[in-house]
Amino acid sequence: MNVLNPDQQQFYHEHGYLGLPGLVSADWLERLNAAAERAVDDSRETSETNAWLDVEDDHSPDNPRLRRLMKPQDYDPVFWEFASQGPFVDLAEDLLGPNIRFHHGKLNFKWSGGGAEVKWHQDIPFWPHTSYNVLTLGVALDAIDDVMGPMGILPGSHKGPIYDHYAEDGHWQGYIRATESAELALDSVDYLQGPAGTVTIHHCRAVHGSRPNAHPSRPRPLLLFAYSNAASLPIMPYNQDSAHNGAIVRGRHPDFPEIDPEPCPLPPMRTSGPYRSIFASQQGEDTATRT
Ligand SMILES: O=C(O)CCC(=O)C(=O)O
Repeated sequence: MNVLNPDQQQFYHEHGYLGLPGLVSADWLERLNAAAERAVDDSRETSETNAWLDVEDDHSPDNPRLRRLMKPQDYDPVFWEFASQGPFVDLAEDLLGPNIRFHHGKLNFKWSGGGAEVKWHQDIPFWPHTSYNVLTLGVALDAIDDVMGPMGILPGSHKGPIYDHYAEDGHWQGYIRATESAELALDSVDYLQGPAGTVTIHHCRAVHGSRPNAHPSRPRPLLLFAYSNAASLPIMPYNQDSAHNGAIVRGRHPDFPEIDPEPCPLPPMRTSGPYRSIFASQQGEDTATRT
């Protein structure tokens, strides 16, 4: 093990997630926050969502309200340095095995004063792989408490079904239908909180989401990077056109793929216009359909 002890490793495999308070060092946090701050400054140049920044409807250059920085790994070298050489790679190796492939990244800002909720969903239907040896690691760039919309994971849900993330009319809504989420044991959800540097890890099948950020002044920047065992390969085109798609960040490219007998349901094949973000899909801004 690089970082995790056997109990933590067992907890992840049993429950589908882990929270590791304050794991990332102050030095990394300082450098990552400087880059995040630059994104906020850049957002003052735009009044609407662009290729890098997904902003809320009431965003304005004078009053930035960011939902997400897309492709942070391409936006500033420190994000890629962190994703490819930082503690996430050691954690991924502890849970996925010796060969690790980078999938994608995002920095969810969840702005203060009501910053967008993330409805209950699983990750793997957004980016299906040949198997389920896939996870997402997050680091809180600032302290996260209960009012700030911490990410909540439904324990054990990674062992359950993969839910339909389409709406009844066939468009991609990117969340589990209300009739189905009403059946989930949401009172057992674990909301991962802690000081700056707290790490979240969730399995690609784990049901998760987060409430709006009700803090009056503090955004909730959560930097997320997804990885797979290198033999678990994406089935669909990448949602992001990134220089680092599919990069091996530890070990080597394998000789054979790992193929799970249970295939993952597919998201829409996007032929007109790129995928923007989960926020856009969940808030009805995504018109992609099954057909
Ligand atoms: O930012 C969050 O609270 C959850 C993020 C998430 O689930 C996602 O971006 O897919």
